[in-house]
Amino acid sequence: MNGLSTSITGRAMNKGLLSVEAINIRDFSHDKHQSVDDYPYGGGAGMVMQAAPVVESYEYICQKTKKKPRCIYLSPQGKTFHQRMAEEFSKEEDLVFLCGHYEGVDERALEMIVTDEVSIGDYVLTGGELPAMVMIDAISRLLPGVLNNEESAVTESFGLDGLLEYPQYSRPEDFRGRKVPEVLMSGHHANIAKWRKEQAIFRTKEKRPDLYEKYLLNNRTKT
Ligand code: 4GY
Repeated sequence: MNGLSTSITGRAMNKGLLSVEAINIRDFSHDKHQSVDDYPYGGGAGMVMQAAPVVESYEYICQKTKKKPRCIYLSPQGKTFHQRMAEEFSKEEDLVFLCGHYEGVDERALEMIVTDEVSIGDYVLTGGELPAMVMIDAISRLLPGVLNNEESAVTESFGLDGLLEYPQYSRPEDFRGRKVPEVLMSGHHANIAKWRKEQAIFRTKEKRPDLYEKYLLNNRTKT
């Protein structure tokens, strides 16, 4: 997949840590015009992706891999994608992403092959390809060897406690009169860790009160 061939995911693919293949559902069309859509029974606007090409595409993948990989359908009706889900999917050897178009996919095909329905957020796109790439990106960076030390040394947002990341600073020490917080220049590692944790909590409270509430609940029940 072209959009994933650059940067970190591209490097992972070159290293053989990750491979992404696109299957064209049109190759499984049942007619001369390679069409895979038809009018909805009961009427209404738009077209529906037919069951046969979709199911046969998945069956082709099963034959080729000699497995029945989890099949993720990208749709606004799915469970909203989050970091825990990425962690769970990263344990799978193979994943299939079913990318719908038009008004959607014939319900029978979904019943037959879809194991997980996932949304990347409450908005409607033209197809499932971009959401699939978003998921693949988030999952890939969790695979061993994909990130190097500089990239993974960060204790990222959601990496610890479900808190947002603390603020980051790099050179210069003074940028147009704005100074780097003094504690970061002190070399006092315990104080730095304490400051960062405080900042993470403060920011989460300010920017994501929903996450902050979860954090509070978690830390009440734990102790
Ligand atoms: N949002 N999260 C999304 C989407 C496009 C019509 C079904 C989303 O995951 N997918 O908007 N997908 C639609 C287009 C068929 C998928």
